[in-house]
Order: sequence, then structure tokens, then C-alpha cells
Amino acid sequence: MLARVDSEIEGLIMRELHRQQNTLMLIPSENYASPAVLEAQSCVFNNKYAEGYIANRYYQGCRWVDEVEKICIERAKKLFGAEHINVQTHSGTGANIACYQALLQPKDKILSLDLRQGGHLSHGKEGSLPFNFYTIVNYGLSRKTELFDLEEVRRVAKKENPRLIIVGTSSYPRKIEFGPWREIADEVGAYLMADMAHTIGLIAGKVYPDPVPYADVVTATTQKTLRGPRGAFIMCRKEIADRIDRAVFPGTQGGPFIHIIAAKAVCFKEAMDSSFKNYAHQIITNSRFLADGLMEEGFKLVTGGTDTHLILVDLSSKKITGRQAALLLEEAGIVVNKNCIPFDPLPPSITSGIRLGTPALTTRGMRESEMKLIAHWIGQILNNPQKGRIRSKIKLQVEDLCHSFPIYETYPAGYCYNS
Ligand code: DSN
Repeated sequence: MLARVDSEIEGLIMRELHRQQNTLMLIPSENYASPAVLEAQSCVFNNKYAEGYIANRYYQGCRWVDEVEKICIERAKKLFGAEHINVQTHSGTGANIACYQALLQPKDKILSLDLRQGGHLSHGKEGSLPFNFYTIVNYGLSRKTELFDLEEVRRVAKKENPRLIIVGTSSYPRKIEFGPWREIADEVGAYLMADMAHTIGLIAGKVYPDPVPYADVVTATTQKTLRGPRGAFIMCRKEIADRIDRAVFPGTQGGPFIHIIAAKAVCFKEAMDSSFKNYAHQIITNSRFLADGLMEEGFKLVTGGTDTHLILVDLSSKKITGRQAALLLEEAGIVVNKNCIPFDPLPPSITSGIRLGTPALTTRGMRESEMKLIAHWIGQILNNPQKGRIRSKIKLQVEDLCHSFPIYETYPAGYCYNS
């Protein structure tokens, strides 16, 4: 149908499918949603307005909408054990902003990780809505270990007396234990918000510490490690449930995207299957193999390795910037993103690092041996930036490898999609 109505857009969709099939998707925030998720999110719920919440809408005709949202919430609660969950938020940034709206007054202080060291734009970057409405103060990582320095966080918290402390990052390759963060928040009387946009799939798969018992609010996206549609949700204690719900609607959003909520429900169902635990476990195994392989190729990794889905490569000793590295790798079909490393002297548009992750390759069914091979290719390319012939040769090998791990024609059995 689309091809008949709009062949131009249909053609671009097919090209993008071809690109996704024939390149290695190593951006840690990307993944391949299942065909069931894609089907649900393109369904007729797209046509329905449903402002409000279950059994309390501003529109008629919401009988099936209510059923879908109820099932979605029930599944998420079963998966994560939170007291209250709002599944209406459209994005991670929107979810974070709704939490600020629920918990803070204008000018209240937010303590978050410096963006240049792994924090997120929505944690208060200059020019963002939170920056304009609230007072942002930052903690940093330890210069020596590149890990969180909890004593430093405590020191800044005691000095600044924030109303909200945010833990959670988009380029931290290590696990975070949430108990000490709760203690610091309690010591200064602050709310604790855990932004788990990146790691929520690992939490669902029980291979990453659980923030739910410790944080007042947990925000998460559904399209990254959770492998669902583009969207987000908020988990919180029941005492603040009404404030969170009101901050989402009508506070910061209008009508919920019911087709996306349907797809979130499918994604939660898939994540409840035992195969998802294997998937999450394999993401980390793959990440460790890729990290070890990169170190064997002579790369320095931030924190010296990984125990999550994500690897941050420090290129400062390689005489190549993150931007150059990402472009060279893309020529060979290896898709990563440039990323600041802690204390990076270069701006975010150039950077001294690249960020890699294994969620998407693991969905394709790739395992340890493929990670070793990919690390070797990355080494060959970045250790020989002048040699275009190497990139051309590896591009063909990448296509061969991709051919053996198709994304949407058929599905490998086991920990990939339920077969
Ligand atoms: N853009 C996401 C990431 O790549 O980490 C965060 O919002």
C-alpha cells in the first residue's frame, strides 16, 4: 500500500532496512524491535485520542484503550516490581521533565552528572528546559578511576543541598549500586531519581542492579536495551503517584500514543519471557569480549573495561579524534558514535572517544567469536587510518557477516526473538 501511495518514502524505508541489515549497529542506545512490536505500533490505536487515565478519559470510545493501558501497566509492574508506573511518556527526556515538574518548584536545585562526563542533556544542559527552570549543579567522575566518586557526590550534595539528585548516565560502562545514592539523598533530604534509559533492559533481565527499591522515581526508555518501541515510562512510590501522573498529563503532555502503549505492552511481555534473561546476559558477555578484543588491539577503554552493554574507547593516545574514528568506521559499515570521554579537552562535536554497545548485535544472534572479529576489524581500521584499502576489504567482510545474521527475514532461535 505505501509503495503505491508514496513510493518516495517507501523507497527510503527500504534503503534504511538495507542499511540496518548490511551494517553493524554498535550504537549502544539502538536495537532491533521485534516484528510484533513493530506491528503493534503501526496499528489502528494510532487513530484514537484518549487524554486522561484508565476509566477517567476526556474522550468517548476508550474501552479498548483502557484495556491496553491496563495490561501494559500490569506487565511493567510484574517485570519491575514498582508500586506505580506511568506508561504514557513519549520519550526519556519527556519522562525526566515530568519528574521535575512533579517533584520540584521553579529554581529548585538539581544535582546531576556533568554532561561532559556522561550526564544527559535532560539532566540540565545549558539551553535545555531544565537548565532554564531549575538550578543545576553537577558532580563529576574521579579523574583517577573514571568511576563515580561517592565521597565527592556526598560533598557536593552537602554543600549545595539539592532538592533532587539524579543518578544515571548515557556513557558509563560500569554497574551502579543504588544503596549509597539513597543514603546520600537521605542525608541531604533530597529526592533520588534514577535515569535508567540505557540499562532498563539489563534490569529487566536481572543482570544489573535494581534501582526500584532505592529511588523515589525511576525513568526509562523502551527502545534501547528493552528492545521495544520508541517511548518511555516512569516508576515511582505510591505516595508520589498522583503527582507523577498529573505531571505527565496534563502537566507536560496531551494525548497519549495508544499505539505505542500497545507496543510497550508487547515489549514488556517479550521481556518477561525467560529467553530475555539469556539475551540480557549475552549482551554483557558480548560487551566484555568486545572490550577485551579492543584492548588487545591496543585501545584504552574508559574505566579499563565494561560490565554493562556499553564500552567507551579513549582515543586520546591514538592521534585520531572520535569524530574521525566514527567516520572511518562507518566507511566499513561499522556504525558507532563519537562521544566525550571524562575530562575530554575536545568539544562534543569532535570528542576524544567513541561509544560502542552490543544490544543490537546480540539481538541479531552474534556471540563471542563475532565480537572478537569485530574488535579486530576496528583495530585494523583505526590503527591504519590512511589505508582506505583496509576499510574497503573490511566492508565486504562486514556485509558477509551481516548476511549470516539477518535482522528481519528470519530469526535465529534461542535468546534472540522467541521462536
Ligand atoms: N540519545 C540517547 C543515547 O544515545 O544515549 C540518549 O538520549
